[in-house]
Amino acid sequence: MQTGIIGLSQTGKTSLFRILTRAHVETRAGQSETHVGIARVPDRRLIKLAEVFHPKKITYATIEYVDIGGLKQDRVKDSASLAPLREADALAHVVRLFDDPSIPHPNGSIDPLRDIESLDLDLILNDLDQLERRLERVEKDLKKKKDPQSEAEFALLQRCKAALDSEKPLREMEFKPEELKALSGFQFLTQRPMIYVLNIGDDEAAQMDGVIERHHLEKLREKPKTAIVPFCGKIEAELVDLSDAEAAELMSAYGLTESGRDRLIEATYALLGLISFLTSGEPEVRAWTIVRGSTAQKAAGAIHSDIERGFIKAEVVNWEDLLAAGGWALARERAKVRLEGKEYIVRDGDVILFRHSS
Ligand SMILES: Nc1nc2c(ncn2[C@@H]2O[C@H](COP(=O)(O)OP(=O)(O)OP(=O)(O)O)[C@@H](O)[C@H]2O)c(=O)[nH]1
Ligand SMILES: [Mg+2]
Repeated sequence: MQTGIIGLSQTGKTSLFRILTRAHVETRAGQSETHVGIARVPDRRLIKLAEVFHPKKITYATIEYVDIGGLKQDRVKDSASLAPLREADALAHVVRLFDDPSIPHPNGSIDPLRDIESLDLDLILNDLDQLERRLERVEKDLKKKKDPQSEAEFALLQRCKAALDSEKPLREMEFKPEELKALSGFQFLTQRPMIYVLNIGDDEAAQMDGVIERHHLEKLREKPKTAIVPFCGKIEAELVDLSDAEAAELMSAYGLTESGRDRLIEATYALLGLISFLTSGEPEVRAWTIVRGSTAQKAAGAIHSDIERGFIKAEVVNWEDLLAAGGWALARERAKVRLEGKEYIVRDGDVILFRHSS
C-alpha cells in the first residue's frame, strides 16, 4: 500500500517524508527527485505481546510513502510530473500553515484553503483531461459498432465527467464493484482517498484541537474519504533522532501528548480501510496488513500463498485475551481460542495460527 505525498513547493513534503520513513534524505530548495520509503505502522499490541512471548524479532506492518518533489502551480497541470502518483492508493497533501518569512510561499501568502482548492482543482483538471481522451475514443468505437460493454463504459465516463465538470473529485462518488473495476485502469488521481496534512507552526502545536477553525477549514470536514491531520513538521523533525524518553520530554515541553507521526500513519491506515491481524510466537511477533472485511483464507495469503492455498482452519484469539492468558496453552484452556473456517471475517487485533496442508 502506497501513499503519494503532494503539495506546493516548500510546504514541508520532504521533511514529512523524512519524519515518516526515518530516511536520511537531503532537502534542498527546488530539488525535485522522487523519494520512496517505508514507514512502520505504530502498534502497541506488538510490544505488549512481546513482553509475554520474548520473541527474537518484532515486525511491524508498513506503509510506503512517495515524495514526488515540489509541485509548482504549472507543474501540477503537467501529467508527466504526476506519473509517480498513479500507483498510489492514497494521497497526502501537505498544506502550509506555518509562517516563516525566510521560506518564500509560491502564492505569496499563507492561505491554506486557497492552496487546497487550487491543487484539488489541478488534480480534477488532470483527470478530466485523461477522461476526455478516453471518452472520445469510446465514442468513435460506438459509432462503428454498438456493443454493450462500450455503451456501459461510455455512460460511466459521462457520469464521471459530469462530476469533474462540477469540480467534484471522483472519491466523492459512489461506484458499483464492476464500475470500480472498469475505472481501475485509468488511475484517476481524484479517486484516491485524500489526507490533508496541515503543517502548522510550533507556536500552534499546543492548541492542535482548534487548528481547523482558526484557519477556516471547516469545509473540509464533511468530505467523504478524506482525513485531516494537523501536524507540526518542525517539532516532529526534531523528534526523529531522539530516544523515546527524550522524545516524550520534548513533546511535553511543546504541550504535545501524542506524536504527529503516529497520528498521521494511523490516519493513512484507517483511510485505506486497512486493519492488522497478528501472529505471535517465540521466533516472531508480527503484524500483517489486510483490507477490512477479508476472510481468514485471504488473510492467510498475506503471509504466504501456500498457506492460503492449503488453508484448513484458523485458530483465532483476541490479542488481549492471549495477553491475559500469558500464552496459547492457557488461552486454549480458558476457551478463548476459537477454531474458524476459511469464510471467517478477520477482525483488527485477532491473533491467528493457521493450520494448513503443504
Ligand atoms: N518553520 C518551519 N519550516 C519548515 C517546516 N517544515 C519544513 N520547513 C522548512 O521549509 C523548507 C522546505 O522544506 P521541505 O521539506 O524541503 O519542503 P518541500 O515541500 O519538500 O519542498 P520542495 O520539494 O522544494 O517543494 C525547509 O527549509 C524546511 O526546513 C515547518 O513546519 N516549520
Ligand atoms: Mg521536497
